[in-house]
Amino acid sequence: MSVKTTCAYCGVGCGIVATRTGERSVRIEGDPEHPANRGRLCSKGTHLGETVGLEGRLLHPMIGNRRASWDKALDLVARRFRDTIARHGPGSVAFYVSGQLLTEDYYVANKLMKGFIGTANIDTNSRLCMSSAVAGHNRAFGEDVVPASYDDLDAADLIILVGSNTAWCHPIVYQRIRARCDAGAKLVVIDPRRTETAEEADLHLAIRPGSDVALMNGLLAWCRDAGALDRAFLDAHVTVPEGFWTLADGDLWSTARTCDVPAADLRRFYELFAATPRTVTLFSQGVNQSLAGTDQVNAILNVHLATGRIGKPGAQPFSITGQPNAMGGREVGGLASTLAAHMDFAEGNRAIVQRFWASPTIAAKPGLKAVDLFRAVGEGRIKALWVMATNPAVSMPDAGRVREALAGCPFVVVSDVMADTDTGAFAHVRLPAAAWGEKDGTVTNSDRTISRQRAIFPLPGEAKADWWIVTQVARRMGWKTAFAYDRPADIWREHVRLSTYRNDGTRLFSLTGRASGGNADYDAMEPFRWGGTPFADGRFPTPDGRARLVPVTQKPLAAPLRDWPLTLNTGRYRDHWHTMTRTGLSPKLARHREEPLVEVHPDDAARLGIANGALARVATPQGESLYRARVTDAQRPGELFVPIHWTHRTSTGGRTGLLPRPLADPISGQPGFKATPAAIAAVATTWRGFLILAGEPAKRPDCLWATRVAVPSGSLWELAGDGGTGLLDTALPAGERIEAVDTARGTRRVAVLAGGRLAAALFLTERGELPPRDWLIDQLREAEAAPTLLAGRAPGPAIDRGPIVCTCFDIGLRTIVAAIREQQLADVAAIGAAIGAGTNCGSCRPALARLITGETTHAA
Ligand SMILES: Nc1nc2c(c(=O)[nH]1)N[C@H]1C(S)=C(S)[C@@H](COP(=O)(O)OP(=O)(O)OC[C@H]3O[C@@H](n4cnc5c(=O)[nH]c(N)nc54)[C@H](O)[C@@H]3O)O[C@H]1N2
Ligand SMILES: Nc1nc2c(c(=O)[nH]1)N[C@H]1C(S)=C(S)[C@@H](COP(=O)(O)OP(=O)(O)OC[C@H]3O[C@@H](n4cnc5c(=O)[nH]c(N)nc54)[C@H](O)[C@@H]3O)O[C@H]1N2
Ligand code: SF4
Ligand SMILES: [Mo]
Repeated sequence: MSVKTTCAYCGVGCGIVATRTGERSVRIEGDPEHPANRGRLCSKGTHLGETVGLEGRLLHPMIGNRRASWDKALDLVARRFRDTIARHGPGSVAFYVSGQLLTEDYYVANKLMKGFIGTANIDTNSRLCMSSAVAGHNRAFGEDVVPASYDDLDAADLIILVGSNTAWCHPIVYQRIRARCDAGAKLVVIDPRRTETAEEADLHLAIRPGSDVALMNGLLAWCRDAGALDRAFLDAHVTVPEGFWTLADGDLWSTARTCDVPAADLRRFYELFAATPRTVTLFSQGVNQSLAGTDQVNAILNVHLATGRIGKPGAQPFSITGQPNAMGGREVGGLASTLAAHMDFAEGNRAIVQRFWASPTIAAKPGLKAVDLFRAVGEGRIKALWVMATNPAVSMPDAGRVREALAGCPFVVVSDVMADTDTGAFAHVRLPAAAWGEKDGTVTNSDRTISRQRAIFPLPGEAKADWWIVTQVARRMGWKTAFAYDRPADIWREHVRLSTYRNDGTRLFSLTGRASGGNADYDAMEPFRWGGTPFADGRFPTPDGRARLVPVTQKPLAAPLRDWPLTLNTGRYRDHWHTMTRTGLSPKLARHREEPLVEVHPDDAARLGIANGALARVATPQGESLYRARVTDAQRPGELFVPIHWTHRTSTGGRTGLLPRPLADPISGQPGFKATPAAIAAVATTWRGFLILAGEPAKRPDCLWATRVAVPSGSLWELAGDGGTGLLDTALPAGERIEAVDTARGTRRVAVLAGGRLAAALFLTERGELPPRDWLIDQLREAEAAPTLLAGRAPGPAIDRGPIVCTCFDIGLRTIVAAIREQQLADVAAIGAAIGAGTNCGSCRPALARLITGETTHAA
């Protein structure tokens, strides 16, 4: 039987039709009827089926390292929170939650903290993600409302992507954008890096990091001078503060200098915008994750308001969300700076919410925002902390300090689906949560569409839904009736009623008409978008009904520091999700990028002696981490880019969270992850190698560089070091060993067999070559290992497909390049027809396009 549900990953919120095919297996297809994706899925969604096994799951409550009953664990959590509050006051406890909770989970966590414990010390990883957009919307519109919908993309003539690597991070939105561009719309990408998204744009402005305000203010000035402002809209619907227009006084050339882009390109962008009423500007972390993130958001909103490009088909500012339920979290009010249901802490709102909840108390003021919250944990002011569905030991800035804070906190509870996470290692109590495929509830995507996530599997082991866990603790803390829910639908109906309670239209967030249904209606709920087309009538949810232009000025861009001369940028890879607790289970997704890379411009690499493919150490005042260097002119000189995905569990390097400063935008509290002063140095190694294992090693291989990805039936570790390799043998399983040593090349190859099957292969070399990994990986699944194991390849000629580009069909770079060359393939469609690459999810189509350009240039 098929179940309609929603993808576990990004804020695009694609609908999925899932058909269970076995106890823990499922066939995944795009839901042709879901408005977000109309049947399409990207590489991550397509391979969700690879992540639903029970490997690595936390299946029982744990107190310390001991299995405990639910009763014991819940009693302990309730008692420790109650005691801490009794002794030190409500401000001494905190929750740190996540945009990966469902709305119902989020609602009860928020209600418990703000309405019953009575403090607003509940913050969420959305602080690291969307809070600048929230603050910008509040300043401009009076409420955190995203006016756009995906349909606007189909109506736009110009699409601008600011600080968004859409092709990798919101692939299905990107496919929609491409389709529109194929029909004639223009695409402009504003990103310091030449991403795959930027490569396909009509215009790419590789601006200096943090110069977005200058760029947008320059655009505003251009529009004013070109007569492209919408004076009628401004007069009727927008408050313009005195002196506002003096912001926009810079000329084109000085803006081009500030942003460090050619003036001709800048002019092209400005002319295009001024001439194109139907323009959608999408923005994400390149804008939000900045110490001036809120100003950057308002700089974009200002341009759209001043030119009347808002609330109209194809004309919108569009903040796209990262996590599957970042928006649902904002709707319930799960940030420390909001109260509930799009209400803040104003007296009247507090009274409304308290009466609605019939609660004994209500938080009086905003609580601690994530960075301050973990600082308070570190300083001993927070004495009991409950982390749900997020991995702050990895993802917070200055994560080294966050780890110390967690280690020193008297009581840490972690609710997670996985047994072994970096954050879980610090927990006194670990609670097993239901994972995607087992959970039941709702999520809201980037364009306000609310969809159901539905269970495909029964709850495994003793896992429980997050809403259940929270309500059980609340009841044990003494609030039985207020948390007497039996099912997500009960919570949903309450959430709906709060959205309409005492809401005479002043709050746009309203789910009116959705509360009356029974449980069967909830089960059958179809995706719907709340709020219709906000602002279409020019009315905004401010007291006077007018939007506000917010004067923002470009902050001076700091000159490079002597010891930290480079700017470190951080972000995402196409096929990995955050701290990889789930994508790390998928062999197919693992192969797109197997190691954490630091991308460096060729000039910097030459100056600092960093070779392509060698190891390099990236350091900041907060900490240091290792990466493999990729020398590429897609980076601007002076800037580095590293991924956020690798953790202590999965690598000795690539631990990016250790590097950013614990500094945040003063308005939103969002950390500036995209620009940290840094230095880089080459790291010498004397040997390199790899380890392929059935399953996982007993412990992480002990050497300078060890980084893991999943492969079918096991794991692959890439290794490098500069001393002895003896310690590596401790990572090998028991079994029959065969070994070959070539002293001339300093090569050692060991295979371990168990019952005739390959259990492990360790290949190390000082000066020699290493064979491609694919054949050995395949050997893990053979009942009888091949006799040529130590050669690392099948008898006969070697095949090396190269790095996997098309994850759906497992097609490597070399295969694609060979096909382009031999069959003279001229476009992405031709590659698809010839070898199938790019014909399923389409996530690799930008990469294929680049290979074609590369090959054509090569040939010419
Ligand atoms: N594959 C994949 N997809 C994901 C996720 C994932 O982990 N993996 N995570 C999801 C989540 S939670 C989020 S929040 C989104 C994030 O989605 P994105 O925001 O698209 O992703 P990032 O890679 O964090 O950053 C986007 C771009 O901002 C650019 N940038 C850096 N500094 C500046 C600047 O000063 N100005 C401008 N204009 N640009 C700058 C970076 O170079 C980078 O290319 O992705 C979601 N989708
Ligand atoms: N340097 C740098 N740091 C960043 C960013 C950056 O661009 N640069 N981006 C930031 C952004 S935008 C984000 S969103 C964060 C993401 O960072 P995190 O939220 O820390 O990353 P995840 O790996 O998604 O963590 C989710 C955790 O919840 C668990 N989990 C999954 N589903 C459930 C569930 O249903 N219930 C429970 N209880 N647990 C579940 C997973 O196993 C995992 O351990 O990282 C932020 N950190
Ligand atoms: S774009 Fe990909 S990751 Fe995002 S919701 Fe759709 S299928 Fe899932
Ligand atoms: Mo995010």
